[in-house]
Amino acid sequence: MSILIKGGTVVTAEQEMRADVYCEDGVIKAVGENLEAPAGAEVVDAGGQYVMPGGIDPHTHMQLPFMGTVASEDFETGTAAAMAGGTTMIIDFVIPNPQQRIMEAWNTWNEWAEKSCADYSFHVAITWWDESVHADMGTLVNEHGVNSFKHFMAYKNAIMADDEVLYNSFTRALELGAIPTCHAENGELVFQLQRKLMDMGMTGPEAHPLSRPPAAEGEAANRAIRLAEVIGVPIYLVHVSTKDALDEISRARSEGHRVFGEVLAGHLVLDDSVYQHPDFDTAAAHVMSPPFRPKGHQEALWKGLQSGNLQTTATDHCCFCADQKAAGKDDFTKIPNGTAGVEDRMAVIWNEGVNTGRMTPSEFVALTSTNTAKIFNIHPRKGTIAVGADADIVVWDPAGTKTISAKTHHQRIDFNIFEGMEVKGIPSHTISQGVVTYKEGDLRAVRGAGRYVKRPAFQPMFHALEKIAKANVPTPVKR
Ligand code: URQ
Ligand code: ZN
Ligand code: ZN
Repeated sequence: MSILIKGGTVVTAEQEMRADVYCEDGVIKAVGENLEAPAGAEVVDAGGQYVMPGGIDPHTHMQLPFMGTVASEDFETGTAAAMAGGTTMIIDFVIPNPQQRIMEAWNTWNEWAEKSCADYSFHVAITWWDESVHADMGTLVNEHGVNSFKHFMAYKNAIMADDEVLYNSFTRALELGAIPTCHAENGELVFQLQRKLMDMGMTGPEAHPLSRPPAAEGEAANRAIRLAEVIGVPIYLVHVSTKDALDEISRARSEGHRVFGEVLAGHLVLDDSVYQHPDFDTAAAHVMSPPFRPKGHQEALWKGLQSGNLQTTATDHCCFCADQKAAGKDDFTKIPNGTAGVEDRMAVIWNEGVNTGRMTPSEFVALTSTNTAKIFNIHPRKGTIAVGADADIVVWDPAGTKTISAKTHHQRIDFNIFEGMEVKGIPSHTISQGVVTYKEGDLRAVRGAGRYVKRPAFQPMFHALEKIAKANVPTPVKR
């Protein structure tokens, strides 16, 4: 199978250049001007368009069992929808129940993901601790290509990790050359605020953001960063939604700590007014955690991307339809948390980022693909256009337009948080493993074509801090 993408402008995180791209057997074989297509090669006319690395979404939850139900989008439909939007790889999450053997959860999620249409990988959540968790983390790193472990500091009485679990897991990650990641909200504070609001009779979705104030995220972000700082391990904060957390990240980075931050397309463009909608279904459809924030936080997050203090964009694609959200009709704490976005992330960020001048096309590539590949150690196989890289490519039409809507999206959910948004700049072709899987509205995703992508552990250099910490152990005072 070979394909020649002709006449486009190749955009990587490092450069923009007029070049053709030739791919064979799922790998990029040549990048250059005036390439000739060998007999039998499929030719894609990219004239007037950008040829970019396919998007990588580092944060999805396909078919997640959560809050008494299961996310409506599965690995097949979710990766198909991703490719309709120019994303060619997802990093999802294995989330063991507390006391559940990690390797058992690992096997379950891998079975679910076999039907994926695009490449995928897994962060593994550490939701409890004992010696088996310690051992299984080693197995996952050394035998299964896991190099990131997730920690939910929220969701008390469910999957919340307390400071003891965080300390043990961060320390183990350091030993293994893996990076801890965190959902940073103070779960105890949220739990108490939820109870207080319900006791006050505030049972509707408008109470959701009140139970999760920005300070709850700022405190947990600082705690996660400080724990990692003392232990000497890098840290990656998922779905940073507030200036509060961003300020903690910016401070730590300015002090030389290896802290990374991720932001969701939704948190960049939506605010907490969505929870005031008089229609329950509409307000509940926006219930996710952290919640959409008061005006002002969005611009701070854009500045975080522009300044380099936030490095990746994601969606936290976790779909629940109206009939599922209705579980919280009389109690907002029972509304399954989650929204969609895997199909819209690239177009929303291009429209609000590149078209507004906030970022260049190269910076767009870094923020939607390359930085994620680098942080999770799969670059340059993923996240670039270069000889030897996987042929995961999006041909981007900067003049193409569409209106985002649940009526036309491919996501398996009955609501779209970007409903009605008119965007300019959309994929004309998505190429996965060298095969055109999306072409001008025609989605040709193939069930099971996706591969599990191993992510190697980081080399000791990535954890040089540990050595420095050990070298500075004070000599015991002789008394
Ligand atoms: O917290 C998460 O990231 C998962 C459970 C998806 N739900 C959400 O509201 N973000
Ligand atoms: Zn989360
Ligand atoms: Zn999530």
